[in-house]
Amino acid sequence: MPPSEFARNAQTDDPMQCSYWRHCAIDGYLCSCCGGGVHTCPPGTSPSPTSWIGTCYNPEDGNSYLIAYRDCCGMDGCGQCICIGTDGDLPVYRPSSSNDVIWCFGAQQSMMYHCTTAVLVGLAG
Ligand code: ABN
Repeated sequence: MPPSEFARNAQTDDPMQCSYWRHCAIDGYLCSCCGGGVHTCPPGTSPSPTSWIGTCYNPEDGNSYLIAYRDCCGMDGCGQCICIGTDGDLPVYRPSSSNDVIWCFGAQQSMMYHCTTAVLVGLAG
């Protein structure tokens, strides 16, 4: 059964929409709308080596997956397709579980935030 309201409305076809299933806990601009992809940074930016992790339900196969939200860094904010998902998001006092953090720590170029990717890590549980 879908575990959240987001999951009940999630779709698996269009990663340029907030409702795409992997975006259940994303906070920021979708890299898919910024010249990159759901798991690739746009040209001129580099992925953060650090990320926060969400658990999202895939309505196509009924499984839940760990998703790493890796920010793409080194250019000004993309400004396209802002999405805020809250599944499993915790306040900043648990920084490793908060999507309110700009995860550009250790990125090659700079701490400038451009957009966010949603990388499939594996099955949850
Ligand atoms: N996902 C990074 C982020 C956090 C807060 C505001 C913008 C972007």
